[in-house]
Amino acid sequence: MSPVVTSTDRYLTRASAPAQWIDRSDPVIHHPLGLDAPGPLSAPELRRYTRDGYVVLPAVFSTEECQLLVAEVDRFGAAAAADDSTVIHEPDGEAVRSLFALHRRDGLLSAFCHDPRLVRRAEQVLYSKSWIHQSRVNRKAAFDGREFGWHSDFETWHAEDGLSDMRALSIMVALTDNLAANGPLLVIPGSHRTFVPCPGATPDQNWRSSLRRQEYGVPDRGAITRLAADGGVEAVVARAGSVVLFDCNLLHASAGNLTPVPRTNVFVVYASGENQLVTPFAGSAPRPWFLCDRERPEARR
Ligand code: 6CS
Ligand code: FE
Repeated sequence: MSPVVTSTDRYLTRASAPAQWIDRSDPVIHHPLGLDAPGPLSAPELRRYTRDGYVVLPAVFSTEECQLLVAEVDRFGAAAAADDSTVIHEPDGEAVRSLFALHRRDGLLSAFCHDPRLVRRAEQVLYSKSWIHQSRVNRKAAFDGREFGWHSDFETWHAEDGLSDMRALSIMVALTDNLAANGPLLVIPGSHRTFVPCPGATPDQNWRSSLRRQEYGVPDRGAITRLAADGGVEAVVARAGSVVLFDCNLLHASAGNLTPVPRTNVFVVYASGENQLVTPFAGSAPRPWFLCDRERPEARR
């Protein structure tokens, strides 16, 4: 599908001059009933999601389901050809860092990305049919799994994929325990309400390096400091089988994993079918299919 050429850019980023913060102009919960939106998420869960930009739901998947999925991830990782661009290695070694396009792989992983326990919650928030913009497993290897620096996913998806609106969310599923020691997701509660423009024009084919170490689309430390002073920094410690919904614009990061046990999390990005994918707002060419899946039924023109 060729991207639509233009759309109003309400979230200008990666401009040549430093830019002021932008207040979010999209709702967090798109359903007109807001906290009373019908669906599997309760009003307290919706309230937490609206206020903080994320919500943790324990024990959504069983230990057995998680173990089967970890085995499937390891099978794909081991079978991947050396030049398979959907498999990302750590910046300083051969440990697998991420494996993308789970929803495009046959078997368990694809079915998992379309599991109603995930899709129904996503569509309750998005108030529309959804499509999977991106799916991945971040396999933070034992001893060698490296950090992910602070960022907003939406800033990248807006700049480099042309995702117009903040009408998307990530659902993270912990396939292994996320402990204080093994590099759990770090978030700044409330940061989803502010769009922080990032400095620096996007280099061509930035994605070839950004998935190993992100250098563009990185908010300045002053912004992180100010937002953390308001909202704090929370480590999302959660047992295997937990699910974390987090808004596309929530600032998040994670430290490295020095423990002897991998920390394996799946991330599925659900975007509203009403959310247009247009020409990247601050990128060069649209990113490849495994980072931004443009083959979505709702958006086909
Ligand atoms: O560029 C992206 O789409 C990816 N980058 C990060 C750091 N998080 C979201 C996403 O996987
Ligand atoms: Fe991210």
